[in-house]
Amino acid sequence: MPTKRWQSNRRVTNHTVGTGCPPYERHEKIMNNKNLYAAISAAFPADRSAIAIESADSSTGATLKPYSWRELDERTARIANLLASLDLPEGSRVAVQTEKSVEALMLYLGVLRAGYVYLPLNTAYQASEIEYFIGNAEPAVVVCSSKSLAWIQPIADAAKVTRVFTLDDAGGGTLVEAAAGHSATHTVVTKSGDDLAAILYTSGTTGRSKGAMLSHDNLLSNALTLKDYWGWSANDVLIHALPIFHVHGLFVASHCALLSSAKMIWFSKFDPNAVIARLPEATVFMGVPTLYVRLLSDARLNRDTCKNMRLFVAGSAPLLIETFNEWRDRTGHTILERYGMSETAMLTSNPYDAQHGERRGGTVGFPLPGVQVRVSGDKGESCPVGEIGGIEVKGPNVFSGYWRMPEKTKEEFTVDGWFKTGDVGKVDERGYVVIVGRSKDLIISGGYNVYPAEIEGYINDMPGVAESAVIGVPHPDFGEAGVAVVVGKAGSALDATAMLADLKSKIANFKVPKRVFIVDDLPRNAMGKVQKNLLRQQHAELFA
Ligand code: MLC
Ligand code: AMP
Repeated sequence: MPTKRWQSNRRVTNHTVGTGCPPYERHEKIMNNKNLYAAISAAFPADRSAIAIESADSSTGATLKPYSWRELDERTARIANLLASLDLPEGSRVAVQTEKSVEALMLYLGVLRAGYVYLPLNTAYQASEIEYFIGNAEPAVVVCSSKSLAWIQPIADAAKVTRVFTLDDAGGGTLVEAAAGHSATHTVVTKSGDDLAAILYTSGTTGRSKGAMLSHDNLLSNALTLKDYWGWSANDVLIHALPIFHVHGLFVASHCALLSSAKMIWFSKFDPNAVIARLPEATVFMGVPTLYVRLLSDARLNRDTCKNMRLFVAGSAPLLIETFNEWRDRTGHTILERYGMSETAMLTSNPYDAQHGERRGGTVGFPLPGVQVRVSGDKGESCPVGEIGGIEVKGPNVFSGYWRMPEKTKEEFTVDGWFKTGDVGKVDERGYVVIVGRSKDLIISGGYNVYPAEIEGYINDMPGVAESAVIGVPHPDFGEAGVAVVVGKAGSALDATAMLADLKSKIANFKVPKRVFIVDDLPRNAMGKVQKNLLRQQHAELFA
């Protein structure tokens, strides 16, 4: 099982910023309550009337509504009091599938504050997907948008969920109405560092999704490290344009800003037009590579629009070296690429401070302070510098296991307690981690993970289908895009368009392959295994 304490690591200490103990140890010495929200609220600025978050129009960038730190405090208190009034059992999960809004962020903070476990769900998930998550996590409370209530309520009822609330894009709904009747003051519930703060579902190469259990310590240690390492201060202004149901938008971006009393410009959806309109007043931007590709396609992106920026962070998927170089040429800024996972939050980062080294395109930088990274061969042997193997990690940020799946948890850790990421890479001669591929059969499309086995399962269940293979091929916008290659049963007449329409009605839209090819058979090796590498080669130029 993962270690709970900071590990000393010779290579890492070279890149540790500041002196003395790492930020979380400093924090531990002064805080008795290990609830992540206690640390967040302790970081609120003295002037509570200052603006914490400004929601902005997703297409024009115009300000919609400012929210002060006081409002953030009072409204999360009301939500926490509402949850407390429900008399939920200790450790109850609150499952949330709502559009992005400042109120949705407040809900996350309110759940932390009340000491319950937050379970965010991608807004693209459809009924069968939600049914699985709710059935598996057995939340006590479900929050969804009013427009989804008609199909989510029966799923919640079947799973014996005691309370279902609604929360809408504009911040209305039964959750906010019910919370309004509760007090605006609330004492943050005391938690130990090992208590669960969130469960993030992440798909598996086989079988159904697994819920990665993240503790208050996991999230706070990582957030404080990033805040220090990336030089955050109260003068920062973050453009927040990522979804808040995954690590990148919910934890990395929000936590850094909240723990620094920095302002966020909050977009419910990413649109390059709106982001470019607000870039001149921002200092930090975070995005998956697709966001950078789309921003580059706008001619207004230049040194002038980025004149106040100090940091562009990319991650969640590989950043092409062409994008890295073009960004530097156009804006004068070098993107800082970092690497992380749902199970671990952030693991490595290119240096922020030039004293610690240059930001090298095509690498994900050094292990973050307190994080250890090693590369292991097939037999578990340690790989020397420059040699490729499986990336394994340890640190206070690494999750404790998958929700109610002890066997899966055991499989993913080595006997000496390192988490096997499923990513394949090396550490180069200067200590930079380079990811070269994945041992897990996974497609990362626009920063979302798509597991071929899941999609193949849906296709194979369709009438007339004998078998299928779903592969990822290069895509100029999404980095990688899914393509399905399908073999029909003898005498069947498969219709690719109808198959796509069927998939769209069943699974999240980003999982639906961009193309379906009907073929006579799939290429196999001598062992009878489908040679997906040959299919990937064959379709490599499809979207070129
Ligand atoms: C949307 N579409 C996608 C897609 N997003 N297809 C493939 N991959 C994607 N990522 C498709 C939809 O299915 C739809 O198709 C069409 O595009 C328009 O949908 P949309 O919702 O309007 O798309 P858009 O708003 O343009 O979204 C694109 C995007 C979004 C890039 C902004 O995908 C996004 O926000 N990605 C970020 C994901 C993220 O935050 N990942 C972090 C994971 S954390 P159709 O056919 O129905 O019209 C993690 C750990 C770490 O990985 O290290 O950070
Ligand atoms: P998720 O399960 O959604 O958290 O996705 C985590 C996966 O995203 C990792 O295991 C990597 O495969 C991938 N990933 C995250 N950041 C990067 C990056 N900077 N470069 C390449 N892959 C990345």
